[in-house]
Amino acid sequence: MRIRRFLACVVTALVALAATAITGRADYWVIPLPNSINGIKGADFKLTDQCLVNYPTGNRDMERNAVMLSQYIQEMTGMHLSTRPTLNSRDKAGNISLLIDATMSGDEAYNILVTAKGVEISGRTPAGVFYGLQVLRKSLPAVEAQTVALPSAQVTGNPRFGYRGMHLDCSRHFFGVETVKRYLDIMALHGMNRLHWHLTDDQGWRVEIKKYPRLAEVGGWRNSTTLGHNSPVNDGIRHGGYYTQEEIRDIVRYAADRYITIIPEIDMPGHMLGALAAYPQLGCTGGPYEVWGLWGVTDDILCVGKDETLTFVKDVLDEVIQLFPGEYIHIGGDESPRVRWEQCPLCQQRIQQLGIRAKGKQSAEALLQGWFTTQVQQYLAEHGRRIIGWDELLGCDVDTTATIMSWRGAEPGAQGATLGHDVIMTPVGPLYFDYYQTSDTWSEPTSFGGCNTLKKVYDFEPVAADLPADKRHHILGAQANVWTEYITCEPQIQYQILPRMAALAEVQWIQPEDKDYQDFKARLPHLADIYKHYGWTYRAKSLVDEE
Ligand code: TNX
Repeated sequence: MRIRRFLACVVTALVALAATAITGRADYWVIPLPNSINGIKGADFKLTDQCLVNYPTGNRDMERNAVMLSQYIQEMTGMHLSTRPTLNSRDKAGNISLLIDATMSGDEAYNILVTAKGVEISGRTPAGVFYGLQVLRKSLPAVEAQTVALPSAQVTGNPRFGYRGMHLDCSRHFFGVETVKRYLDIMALHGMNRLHWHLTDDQGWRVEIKKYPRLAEVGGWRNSTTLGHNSPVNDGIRHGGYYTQEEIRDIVRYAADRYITIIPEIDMPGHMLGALAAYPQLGCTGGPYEVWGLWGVTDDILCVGKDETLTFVKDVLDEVIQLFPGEYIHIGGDESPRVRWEQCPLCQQRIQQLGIRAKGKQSAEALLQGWFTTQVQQYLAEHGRRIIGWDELLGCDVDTTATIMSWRGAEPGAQGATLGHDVIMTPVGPLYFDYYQTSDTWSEPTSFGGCNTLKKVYDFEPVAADLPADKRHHILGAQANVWTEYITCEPQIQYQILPRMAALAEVQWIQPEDKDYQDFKARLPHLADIYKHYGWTYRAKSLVDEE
């Protein structure tokens, strides 16, 4: 009898422990910081696996949002919540409800209302709701829990910039579909909405083009890669790969489900050795060319004196626009030496025929690049698309419908905006995430160089102080670039971007006057716990560095 009573006590104690011990508390001070977090008097909402995630019946986007929130909660805490289509507001009691609220302003704004009775996550659009659920997800403890207490509060956010980008170079090193999808997951966690996907370059062509199969089959592979910064030693290892059109469609869909638009970059007329190795007749000398195993800038670029080159470019873009439904196609335009064009009879003939003459600092060849870019721009415009190009385009007389990516510092961006171009800010300092994140580089993975610390990223201001008020709207947003000359595997990509992406997210989302680096640093450890929880590699030292 005594033993039975003792056992009953033990069981009761264990049950009580299980019910109370595995609890957590949400904290809405996440990254990027919401615009407002206002506590509401009242009891906490108790999140358990008995709660449902409601969404409006018949709304496919909201259904996907609901399923994703349920997945996120499960990933974070282990609790599995069911989703339920409903239009009945009484169903809100005790549950999380995702709602469309047409009265809200801001297409990507969110509004989270937590009371003891339930949680409502609203947006004017499903994208806004998605950002709200990212906030809720990040506010949860990243540990196994059976109950999470959500303090009663209203939490709102609305991003400062519409273009919140990350770039990924999959040419210098090829990364498989799963890596790209995880990159998109990481972007979603940080509230970012544009992936600039660098798909072609001298070191490899990575997109299947049905009309030109050799682009991927030949242009997608190099025989060997230099070790370090163009040392005379090669690794002797064949490297390459490409995405089939089916894989690209799958990735584009995966991104769209996370409200991320992919902007493909087909870099032209320079950075084209991958294509030239496959189709040497497209170059001025006719080759032979090899997919490059060195880094830097090569003199061999597309020959724009040949009509065949324009046909090729249009054919490739025909397939590219079928794959990528977004408005923008990035056509590169950077680092195009013109020495071949200077010596090429066909390019010179083109210059003559078009009546191009050097103008001040602009050589005839620079203006020939402008003519070529305009051809491409007009072709894409006929198909309802717009171009983005690197800031070199400002020296080529392209019209202002071209959006400029300011990479050689912030000045070209200001110059482009003043001329009337839309601009995306992605200056080498501090937004090249292939650069070192500390000046103490000896224990860092080999990188391109430079030093873009977490603090420098955090302090970046995309809109130049002296940009006239009527030009400011041209700054669409900011993006960090991840060139992969020295980045060979996924953990290294993650190491370069985390936690710098957290700092960038705050640049993209919140107003400059609301930024506070010390406060950001205090909020960072929880985000880092989430990185750890997902098994992502990040630079832990940046959480404590004083730089
Ligand atoms: C410059 S950014 C490049 C890339 C390199 C990068 C290395 C730009 C338009 N061109 O081709 O990979 O520097 O940081």
